[in-house]
Amino acid sequence: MSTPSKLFEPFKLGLITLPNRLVMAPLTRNRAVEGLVPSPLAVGYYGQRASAGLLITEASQVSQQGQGYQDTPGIYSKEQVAGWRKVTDRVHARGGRIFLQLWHVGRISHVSLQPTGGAPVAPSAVRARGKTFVGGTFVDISEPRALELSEIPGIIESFRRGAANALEAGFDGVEIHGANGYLLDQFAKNGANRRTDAYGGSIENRARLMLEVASVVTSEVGAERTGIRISPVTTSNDISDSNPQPLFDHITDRLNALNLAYIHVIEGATGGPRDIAPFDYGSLRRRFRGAYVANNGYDFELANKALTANEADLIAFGKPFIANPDLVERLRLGAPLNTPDKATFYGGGAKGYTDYPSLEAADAVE
Ligand code: 8OZ
Repeated sequence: MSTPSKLFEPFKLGLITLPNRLVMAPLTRNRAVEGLVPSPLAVGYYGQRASAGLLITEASQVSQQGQGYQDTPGIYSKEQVAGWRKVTDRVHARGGRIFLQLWHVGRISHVSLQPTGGAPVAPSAVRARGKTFVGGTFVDISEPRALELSEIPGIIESFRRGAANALEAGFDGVEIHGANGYLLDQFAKNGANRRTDAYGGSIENRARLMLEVASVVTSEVGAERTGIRISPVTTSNDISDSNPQPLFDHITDRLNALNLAYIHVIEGATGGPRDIAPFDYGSLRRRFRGAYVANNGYDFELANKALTANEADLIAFGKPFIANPDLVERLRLGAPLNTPDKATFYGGGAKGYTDYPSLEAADAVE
């Protein structure tokens, strides 16, 4: 028996038609191999999940400087592009669609990951309280240095190159990581940005880097192939802003003017409570002509509610997709869901990555 729901209706996103409204959220899994090339296991992992309306890859750094955790894949070398090509070929062979998430961690890094062991870069020399994972253990995030104004064009260029590489690797589009206290969010929010130049101070100035990145990426791959992820009120990675509503209203207006295909909005604290701070997500929804992808703590019922109320076009699921390669089918049938195993989220091999059973596989062993 299947449950009727808007979740299973098709949706036109830019140039492609998604067969359903479920998006697999970007999920960091720390399984990249030598050269920070996506693991051969990633081919099977993403391939298994190809029935999602849209897959978004794990965050993938656009440069070595943009890396903040061990074994996260990149999108800046030929070898990485070749590794991702195997992933996109498998997803497409299985009838799926996949965007790559473009990432620069900014200050959320450790000297051991940085070119020549230098300090991670940030809008300002303000250290984030927190840990990152390197060399098999959790370590304190390093003290960052403030980017020189003259270095900013290079940052923008690294996102442009990452986007071009993603298309070369066969992706259907890219998602800019503007969320969760990483570089673009650090510039946007005044808890991390103390600059006094054109990239600091006013809302317009703090939003500038995110919007310049969005502008070059859309020029490179087309606005219809570009989305962005934002998290207006998250506290992830020690990020904060004293007045996020006008900041994200402004950002959304400008993204709308660039004709981006979608905004992907983490509502509340990433992976945590949805109601940590007041914020009017409807304001973003009303300002933006493209698709609104809602994320954070959605289940079948909440997803239906949001779609029916026209508060969102698409719903991104994270942890449920880790444990359920056939999440779409399971929700359609009202079948029980596998429980994700936190111990295997980050790092390791096939266990907790490609070995979660689909319903078909479960039937086969009965
Ligand atoms: C979990 C662990 C490491 C990184 C994010 C890219 O929060 C991440 C991330 C998540 O966006």
